Parts: sequence; C-alpha cells; structure tokens
Amino acid sequence: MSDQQNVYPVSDDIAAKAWADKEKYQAMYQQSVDDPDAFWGEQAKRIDWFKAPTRIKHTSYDPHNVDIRWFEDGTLNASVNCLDRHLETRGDQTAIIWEGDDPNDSKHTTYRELHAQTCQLANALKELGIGKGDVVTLYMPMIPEAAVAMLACARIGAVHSVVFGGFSPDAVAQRVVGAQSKLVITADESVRGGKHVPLKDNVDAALTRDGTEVCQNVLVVKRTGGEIQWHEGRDVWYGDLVEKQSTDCAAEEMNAEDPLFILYTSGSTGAPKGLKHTTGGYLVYASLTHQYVFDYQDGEVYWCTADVGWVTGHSYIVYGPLANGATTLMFEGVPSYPGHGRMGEVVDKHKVNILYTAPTAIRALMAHGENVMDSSQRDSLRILGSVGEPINPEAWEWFYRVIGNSRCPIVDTWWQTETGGIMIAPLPGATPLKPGSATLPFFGVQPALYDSEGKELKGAVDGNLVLTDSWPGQARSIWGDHERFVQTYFSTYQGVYFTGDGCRRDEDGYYWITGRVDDVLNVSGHRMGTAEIESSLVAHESVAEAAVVGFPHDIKGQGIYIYVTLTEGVEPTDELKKELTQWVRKDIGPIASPDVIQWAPGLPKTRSGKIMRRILRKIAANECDGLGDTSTLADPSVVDELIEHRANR
Ligand code: 6R9
Repeated sequence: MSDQQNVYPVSDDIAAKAWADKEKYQAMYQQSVDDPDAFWGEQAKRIDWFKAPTRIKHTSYDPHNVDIRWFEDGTLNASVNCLDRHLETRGDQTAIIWEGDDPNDSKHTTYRELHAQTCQLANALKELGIGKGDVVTLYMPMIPEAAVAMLACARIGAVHSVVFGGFSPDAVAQRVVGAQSKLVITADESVRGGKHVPLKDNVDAALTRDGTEVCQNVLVVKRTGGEIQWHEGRDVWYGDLVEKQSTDCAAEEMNAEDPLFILYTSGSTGAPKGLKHTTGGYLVYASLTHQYVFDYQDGEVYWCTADVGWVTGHSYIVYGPLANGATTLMFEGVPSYPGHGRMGEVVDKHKVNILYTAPTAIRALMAHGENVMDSSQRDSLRILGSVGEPINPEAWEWFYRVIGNSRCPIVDTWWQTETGGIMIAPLPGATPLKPGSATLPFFGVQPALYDSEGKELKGAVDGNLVLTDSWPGQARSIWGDHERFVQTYFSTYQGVYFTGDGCRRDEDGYYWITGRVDDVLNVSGHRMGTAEIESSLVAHESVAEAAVVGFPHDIKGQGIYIYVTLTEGVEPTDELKKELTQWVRKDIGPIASPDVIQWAPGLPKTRSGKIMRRILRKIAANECDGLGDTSTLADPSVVDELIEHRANR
C-alpha cells in the first residue's frame, strides 16, 4: 500500500535547534500521562496568571457526570497573555502581518499597536453595554480587526462567537439566537479573490429573522467603503466609536473555567453545535502546541492559511501564536488569486518560516502541474504543516518536494474543534515522518482504538479513535446543551471521549486517521477507509481529486462509488475509467475495486473545504429527493450537475 513507502528521518539541522528531540519528547510525554498534575502544573507557568492555579486536573468522563475542569482555582486574562506581557520585551515587534487580497496591500501591526487597538475596542464594547459573560458574534473579513475583536472580548470577559464570513444570513441568525448574542461585529464588505462579499447586508438580513431581537447593536468596520443600508440607533461605525476611546483598559480577572469563546461546528446530525471553550486550559494548550508542534523559534514569521472562522484560525492564527509572542501572518485572500502561485509569493514577500495549510489547497495546486510555484523561491521556509483532513501520501510528497523544496519537515496535525488544539502530530526535531500519518500523540493525549462493541484493540490494528483521558484544551460543553455534549461524545463508549474518526495504528505505534467513522465502507465484509481509496486514486496523474462513498449493493452489502475530478486538460473516457479501476485494484487489492466511477467537474464542499459525503452518498444511492440541507455548501450548483449525470439509476 502506498502509505507505507517512505520514512523521512528527523533532519540534524532541525533537531539541533528544536524545542524537543526524541528523548525529550518521550520523557515529557511519559510524565504527562503518568503524572498529569505535575506536568500541567509546570506547563501552566508558561502563561501569566493573576492567581496561579493550585488545583490542576479535575475531570470526569463518567456519562452520568461529565465534568471537565483544568486549573480551576487560577485566574487570568487571555488578552493580557497575548498582549500586555509582551510589551516590555517585544512592544515594537510585529504581532500581525496582514496580507490583503490585493497583492499590493499589506500592513504590519506591532504588539504595542495591537494592545492599544484592543484596549480601545474593549472600552468601546463597554460603552455599548457589553460586559462579562455577554456573547458577541463576529462575522468578519480576514483583517486585523478580527483578531482585535476577539482579544477585546477576552479583555472584558465577553464571550466571542466567530461565524465564518462565507456563511449565509440564516447561519448568522441561527448562531445569534443560539448564543443569545447582544452584539454583532462585522464589516461593510469582505474581499476574496477580487470579489466583494456583502457582510453587512447579510447581517441586516440575518437580523430580520425570528429571535434575533436579542441583538441590540451592529458594529461595522469600514473595509471597502461599499454601499450599505444603515439602521439608525442599531448600527455603529467601528472607526467612529473606537477612535475616541482610551488606549488603556484594565483587564477583567477571569477564572480559568470562565468561557473564552463559543465556536459552532457541524456534526453528522442536527443543527450546528456551539462548542464551549474556557480560558486557562485552552490558552495553555494552544500556546504549548504552537511552540512544540511548529517548533516556533523567537523571531520567526508564522503563517496559518486558515480563516479565523474555524478553530484552526482561533488557536493557530490568534491565541497560540500571540500568547507565544510570535509574528503571525493573516491572509485576506485565496491561494488562487491573482494567480496560482500566490501562496509562494506571499511566503517570499514576508519571508515566512512556517507555513500551515490544508490538503485541499495542496491538491488544488497539484492539479495545475509542477510549475505552479515557479513564481517564488520559498527559501525562507523551515517547517510545513497540514490540517483538516487526512493528507494522502501523494499530496504530502508534493507539498514536501514542490512547496518545501525537499528541505522542510511536514507536521500533519490531527485535531478537532472539540479538542481546542493539536492532538496527534509529529514534533519536527523528534519524530521521523511517514507521509499520510499524523504520527504520535502530543503531551497528555492518550489515544486508544475501540471496536464497535467498545472493546479496546491493542497493537497494530484498525479501530475507532477514542481518547481515554482529558487534556487542558478540551471543549467543556455544548453551549446551552450539556446533555447533547454528553450524548455526542461520551455515550458511544463508556468512560472515554469518542472522536468520530476511524484510525489505524501501525507497528511503530504511528496513527493513521482513516476518515470519519461514518465514512467507513464495509464491502463484502471487508472494512476500508474511504480515504484509503481516495488516496490511491489521487496518486494517478489524471486525478485531481476523488471522493469515495458506499452505496447499497445486493451482493456485497456495500459497493464502492467513486466521484473523480480530473486534472485540467484530461479527457474523461471509458478507457480511463478502466485504467482507474485497475489502478485501485492494484494499489489496494481487488476488494477495493470500484463499482461505479462518475466524472465530477466539482465536488460538493463546505466552505471550509470538507467534502460533504452525506450528499454524495445520497446521489450514489439514487436518493436524490432527500438531500437535506445544502445551504452550507460553497457552491450548491455542483450538486445538480452530479445528480444529472449520476451513474446508478
Ligand atoms: C482542526 C479541524 C475535525 C475533523 C476530524 C477529522 C478531520 C482534521 C486531520 C483530520 C486526518 C488530519 N481532520 N485534521 N483528519 N488528518 N490531520 O479540522 O477541526 O473542522 O472540527 O474537523 O477533521 O475527521 O475529526 P474540525
């Protein structure tokens, strides 16, 4: 199988300067699981507390009493940790490099400036009547004000709920009502790939929905100056209100377990869940993982290409990097604008040392061929990172070779909105890499594999990934619905957290995430991960992207239905279908032989780039009437195309 081919040893260069080598990783890991109180008590000192915690871990996974607390008698403020404590040593260092959608637009904000802007907005929020415990919804472009808004909420103890700027008015309304949010912060428009998105119009539409009366004000950043409607008495210009405020604002003393933010995420069923993250544990965990997993060294430029609307943006654009005094790059645009070389051009322009991105972005670039990065050198890069979905070995190798010039280790980081921070990932100075594997658990993380009856499986084996004990970054609850939290994560198996992911552990103890468990196929009694077959397919030069789902099959139980997006310029022919079938049979085995291949000019994806398999499964099953909610798709029209050309009528 393709995923066992290469092992990339730790490079001596990286190991010499890294925060952890192999021995240190093993020693720290061992202590973190043997004596969590001692380990995390020590790690808690990496951040500043008003009152240092004396009680460290207090957690129960008992389904009758799920109760997760870390550092529960400590008090702190997250914005103080991201700003104030850096002023003396690095006040004039750039905190945020902003790269606009337009390649001629960029801006540096120092820690001192970020502190002043945050205090001004914090004072402005108070003037609008926002205080400790109030929920503020952010629906913003990727501009520094988004980070300022998060930090300003944190400063006064308000709870932010960031809604991705690509979501619809209904999604905004649902989240405003769900969190009983008193204020929305937005901008007139956002700009992505040269196109303007009417954020303020969307908020106006959202706030006509039932239940949204709870929202009293809309604070509007002027980003483009585009035309907007103005609701007198409700709408307030951000610039006008902020400019008259003091640049000092005393920080609210928060308990470690006071909420820092809510973040909505979709599950396999029901309405999106608002995961609740708290202050102390989250911050310790985000900052520790950022330092060790990316091996962040003082003075480096770090770029995470995610949007602040996702958990990756929260932990690894804002809180982790800023708590560590890093220089974090925030990119407003998209990797394909104005040309497909943009990502490399941004790396060169700002001398980026660490680049953290997603497999979907890499595969999109791969489809444009070997020369797509020719407009840049990328010599500044030292570490690469991947997140969001399993990275197939071919995309991994391409990322390593073409983007990283075969010099930079790739950290494939497995984690979830629910986990708050990275859970399984290599450390650059400690862990030999295997393309396609997220490798080994981070400090304090105890993975285990269970079969469907709840029996733990030992050794090299495939199973359902659970985590047997808590870590500080873990979500504490679902906002307003603790019972659903317990049901979703702690009732499938007793006494452990269920991730919803399938996973294989190899002979070296490396973890290979195989995709959501609901995507596991069972063909003639053989279990296989859809990711495995997809990975095989995208290794074929004609395939840009592939999605595999199961469909009901009379003889095999489940058959394999494959949607294939071809590389630009490749003709879809019956010959090619045969070739791909042979390819997969050869790569994985006859049991993985595709039953149906459908050409798919586009795949239905969420705006964060995840393929919506639920929809693909329905089309494959020829159940096109009950497709359910397609409103969160980036481009709903691809679904009609797929239905029209479905191959299983
Ligand atoms: C951080 C984030 C979580 C789900 C997760 C898994 C998939 C994320 C992955 C990965 C394989 C990786 N996932 N990272 N699968 N390898 N490195 O993406 O959070 O949006 O909540 O998604 O994404 O299936 O369960 P979130």
